Amino acid sequence: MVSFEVIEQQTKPFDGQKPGTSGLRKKVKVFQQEHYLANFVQSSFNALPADRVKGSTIVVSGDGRYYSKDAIQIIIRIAAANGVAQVWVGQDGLLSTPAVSGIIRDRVGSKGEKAYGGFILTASHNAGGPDEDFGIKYNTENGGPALEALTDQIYENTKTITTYLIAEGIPDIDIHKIATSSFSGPSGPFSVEVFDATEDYVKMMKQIFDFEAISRLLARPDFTFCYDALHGVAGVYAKRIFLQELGAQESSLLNCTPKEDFGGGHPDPNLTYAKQLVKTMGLGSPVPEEIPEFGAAADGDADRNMILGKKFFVTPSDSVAIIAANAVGAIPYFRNGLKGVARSMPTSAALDVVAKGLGLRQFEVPTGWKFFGNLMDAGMCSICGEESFGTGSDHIREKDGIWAVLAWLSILAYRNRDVAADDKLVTVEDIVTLHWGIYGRHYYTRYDYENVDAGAAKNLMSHLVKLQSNLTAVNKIIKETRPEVSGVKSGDEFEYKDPVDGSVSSHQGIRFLFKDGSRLVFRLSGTGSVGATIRLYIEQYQSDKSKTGADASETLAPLVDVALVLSKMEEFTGRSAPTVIT
Ligand code: VG1
Ligand code: CO
Repeated sequence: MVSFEVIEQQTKPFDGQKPGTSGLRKKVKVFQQEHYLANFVQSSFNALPADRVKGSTIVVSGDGRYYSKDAIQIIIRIAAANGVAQVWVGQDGLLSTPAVSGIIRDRVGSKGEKAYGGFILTASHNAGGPDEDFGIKYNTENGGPALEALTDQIYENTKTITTYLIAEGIPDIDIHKIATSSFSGPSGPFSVEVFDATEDYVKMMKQIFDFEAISRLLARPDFTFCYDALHGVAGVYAKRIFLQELGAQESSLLNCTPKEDFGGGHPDPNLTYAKQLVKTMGLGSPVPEEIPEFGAAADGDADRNMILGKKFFVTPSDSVAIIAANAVGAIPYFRNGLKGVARSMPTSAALDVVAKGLGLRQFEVPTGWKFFGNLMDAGMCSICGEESFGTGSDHIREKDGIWAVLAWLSILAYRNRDVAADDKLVTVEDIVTLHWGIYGRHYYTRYDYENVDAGAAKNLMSHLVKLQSNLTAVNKIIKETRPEVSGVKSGDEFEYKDPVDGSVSSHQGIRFLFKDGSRLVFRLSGTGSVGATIRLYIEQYQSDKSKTGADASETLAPLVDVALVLSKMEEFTGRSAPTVIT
């Protein structure tokens, strides 16, 4: 057996290794600096209890973006040197974010061991390649992203780090081959197990959903399907699940081969970046002659999803509400009812209306999946979602892109279970329209101003906070801008007190709440790698069932005007239009 030694490597702190909404994300070039990644990984180990790290099993993998392969080898050596007994790596270093969460929670090793945590190597929906983004985040024993107390400690450690431990004598592991490599180090044996990336995840999905019912739907001649992985890691799972398990046609899959640079695009499943799918589904031009009944896409690490019907876009806020409303009948995992539902603050209140209708507990948390974890661990929440194309449930502690697609396919299968082959199929659009008919519609849009000057963004936010102390002035501006818009009844900076552990998260976005239930929310993104991104969320509720079929951008235009005037968007940022509208 190959043996290794532990070296104590001298290093100096790097500025700005503060994990954001979902881990540390920087340009690849930044991560490639000598010691940069090692500092962060050692700082993470230093933030964990040493007695738990010793002898533990740690998962390391990600969405396969550029620099992942190098990063995996570095992390393996640092883990070994810190006394970790075993590292689990998905084949080719690929594991989707939801798969890692499931593996940490459920996978049992050959000696009965379970994982203590994992490093997920992804910058999610950010572009990849030598000049683009890399990212890393640590997930804890419950399978969820590290909570703020831990990420704050990691950050503190990065500011004072002087040395890190690294194993010398461990050769590069062949992560393409499914095999276990064993070594012996000063504190005992160490091994790296490379395993099939999909097996555990597929097993989990089969326990949650009725695969036979979904296969029957996919086999219907009047049902057609299309899935776009945008060259992210979802492709690996899509091939296995949609083709092998559910019998979809190979031609249904777009961009399902993972690439280090995502084929040069943004692996972000929205109407702007998922261009090919959007066109295929008849939402672009020219409109194709034949359009699939159902389309979906994922982001780089496969935790996000976009759901489309024929020429029809389902907003993520509606999607989670509709899944919650249909879950008990359509998805076996929820057969015994839902424990509660939750959404992030900027997500529309469509889910609240469902919760009220079904008599369910409902929670509003800050942006970022980590906030759902405590609720789920405490058995208070079954289904949750974010407006940013994130949907999921308590089967794991991350959002889950493939799960969301299977949830929609389950709902479609359920609604069509008694529809004969020659009768009209119940479509995605039918399901959404019927939902609005029962619960009303939350017209919703999000404007992103990407890569704005960081100082300008900060000034805009402080301007808005100041404005909130004078609602009379706010309402005067509204009257002058768009008299048809209702007045503001309150404004605040969102603060969340976790009902489980009592921890408080402040400054989670600026809200203007209108008398008619409309909302404007402003926040700064915590996932970008350069400059600042301002997000503006716009929502208006229409309870009149006869008025739910209007065009969203027309309906929201007056509120948008008000938002731009109140925030002095152009004055502060020099931008007359957003980079992305969803
Ligand atoms: C964005 C989204 C947020 C999501 C986060 C991570 O954060 O708004 O809802 O949880 O990305 O998603 P921000 O701080 O940029 O608004 V992913 O798919 O990057 O792990
Ligand atoms: Co993601």
